[in-house]
Amino acid sequence: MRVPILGTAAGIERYLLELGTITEFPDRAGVTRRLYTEAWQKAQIMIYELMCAAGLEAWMDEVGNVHGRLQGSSDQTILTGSHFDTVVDGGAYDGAYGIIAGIVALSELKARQVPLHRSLEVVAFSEEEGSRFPLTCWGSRALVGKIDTEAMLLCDSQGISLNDAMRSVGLNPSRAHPRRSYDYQGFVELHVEQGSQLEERRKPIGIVGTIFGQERWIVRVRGESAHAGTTRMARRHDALVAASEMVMAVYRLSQNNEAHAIATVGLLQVHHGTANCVPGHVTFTVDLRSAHDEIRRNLALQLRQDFKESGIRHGVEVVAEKHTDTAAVSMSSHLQHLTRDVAENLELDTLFLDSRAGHDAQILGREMPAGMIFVPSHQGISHHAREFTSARDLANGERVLRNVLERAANNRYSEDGGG
Ligand code: HGY
Ligand code: MN
Ligand code: MN
Repeated sequence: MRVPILGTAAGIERYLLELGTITEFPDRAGVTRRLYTEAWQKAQIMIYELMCAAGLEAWMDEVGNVHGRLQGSSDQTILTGSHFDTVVDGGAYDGAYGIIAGIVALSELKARQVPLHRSLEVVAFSEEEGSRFPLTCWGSRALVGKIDTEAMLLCDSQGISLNDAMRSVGLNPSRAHPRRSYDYQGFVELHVEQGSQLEERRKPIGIVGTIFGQERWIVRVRGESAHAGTTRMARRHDALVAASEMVMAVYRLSQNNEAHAIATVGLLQVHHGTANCVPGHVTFTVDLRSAHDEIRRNLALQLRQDFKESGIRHGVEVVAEKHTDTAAVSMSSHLQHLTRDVAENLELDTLFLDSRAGHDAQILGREMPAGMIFVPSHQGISHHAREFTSARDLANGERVLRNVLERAANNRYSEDGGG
């Protein structure tokens, strides 16, 4: 069965916005769908049903990824897709677009009875953002067998373990290593740019060269809680003042290196904080990115030194624990050129650019040739309720994706990006 109107520009937007109504906080602007929450599960079911309605062979795997397959004459398979979790109060396009457009593309190829040598599969990854547990790209790492069982013990901010969260949505944590059922030979991810380069240069299609590497830390600062009125300055071990210096060190490092690296403190908590106490315990996060892993490592060392010095100055203990380290990855040059050829044939201008945002293609790109196609994000806004891409740009991206997939499924396929 063909999904009615799904293949039109309005259809992509309609399903995307419908998926965007599934959120943990319906009263707030934006979309929040953290891993293994009720909203996450509702979205998972909607995606599964959409794949079935599109006539794809659909299933959910052991970590909750949803797959929709269009069988070709061979089991060799080209993958497409993206993630359906979101950041807190995020937008409706980040991740979801690559899934909906992937379903539309496969549905169109099926409806037009396009002969396929290799098979095509759209995968909706269960998690990419790292918004609930201290891990990222859980779905794509699982697909390529790159998760370790220790992750099951990780807890969210409410103290709920990944293990228990999986059980709450009917998954069995002891089976969290999906088998690779098919011979996956390549991955093409379609995504909104999340920056403003395409819009500024009026280019409808972006082709990604390198995805920045990134690491994330949780930093715990322990000082001594004390009376806000009676504790003299010289006797204070103020965890928040020390942490504030560290936040500024992160900010300065970003300012001084913006051409090739960027760092952010996105979350800071003062534990048991009250107005009339000197703060004794603070935790905060660090997100550090660069296209060059060596530069990133050097900046991380510099940051650790800055943190240590702040700790000494304020007499507080500082423990910076890294929980994610994802290397920078170059996209397959074959898929980049293929995408440019396809876009040129469709008379769509292209721009080659790097991605400062992290993506599932970063994980799969180490295992197989991977490519990324971007469409414009209005004003570059992302990870925000006002994230927006026009229906026309959404449709352009799907057309490019569909043609790239068709050619990757049928052409001689040069292996230059994997390994
Ligand atoms: O954080 C990132 O870059 C991605 O959006 N998850
Ligand atoms: Mn994101
Ligand atoms: Mn994303």
